Amino acid sequence: MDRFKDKVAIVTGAAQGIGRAIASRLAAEGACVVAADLDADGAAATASACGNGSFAVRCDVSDPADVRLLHERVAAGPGRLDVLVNNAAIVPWVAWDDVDLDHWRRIMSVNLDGVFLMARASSDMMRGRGQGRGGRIVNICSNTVFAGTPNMAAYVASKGGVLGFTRALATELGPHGITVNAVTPGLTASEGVMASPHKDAFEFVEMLQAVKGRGQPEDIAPAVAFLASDEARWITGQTLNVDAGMVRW
Ligand code: NAD
Ligand code: 4PL
Repeated sequence: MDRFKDKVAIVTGAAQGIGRAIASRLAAEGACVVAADLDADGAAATASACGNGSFAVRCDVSDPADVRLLHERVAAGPGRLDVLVNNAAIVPWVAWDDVDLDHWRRIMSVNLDGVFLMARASSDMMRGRGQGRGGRIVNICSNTVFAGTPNMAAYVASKGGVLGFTRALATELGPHGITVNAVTPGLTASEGVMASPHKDAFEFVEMLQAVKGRGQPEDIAPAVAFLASDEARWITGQTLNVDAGMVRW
């Protein structure tokens, strides 16, 4: 398939895990990927594997100045923006007794403020000078918003915010031909998860899944690519759960 030929896609958190798999999938279908991440080396490795003129930008999505610079790079380089995938997030494992306001604010600033800052700048660019071609925004949420998964209270709250924001932003941007949808992965074997206590939850999660096995980043990317494609133009404000049927809603 060639669904992203001549298209430009920003993927945040593209240095590893689900973000890297999404970047690879969009690039395999022709996209020029802007791999944005705090991890500059990881983002550079993703971009060079992508080809199609893809490039990396070191960016903290919670920092308004970084987000502005990222969009200036896109404007000065490819000069157009078709797709934004808001994937960057902190995936914590923190017992409830250790959740304090500092932790709460840190999670919110990356997982929710970051999605806002990116959506603000990218939607402005999608509507800007010489654009008006519409666009696609896909927000990576989590099935923890349905399951209320333990040891992640601030994270679950931040992702609940992403789900609600997805619905509101779909309303705001629909008149401009920009769709906004969310994907809610279940537990997935990313580098981040495999380096944390979440890795010990696979057996329990698999018991709840309709389809058995261990979720991989490559299992999430096709749903994102579909929602980012031209043919998904009639789908907006929706949440697509991609978790082997762990939760049904
Ligand atoms: P990961 O920890 O393996 O990778 C996250 C990437 O985001 C890293 O490259 C990191 O450097 C980057 N990042 C973190 N903070 C950033 C910031 N402030 N600015 C820019 N980049 C930043 O994570 P993952 O497991 O691949 O998760 C990716 C997305 O999928 C996240 O939104 C996460 O909430 C969601 N998700 C993951 C799972 C899972 O089980 N892995 C399940 C559901 C949802
Ligand atoms: C089911 O989003 O969806 C653990 C860690 N378990 O980050 C997640 C499940 C985790 C999840 C998630």
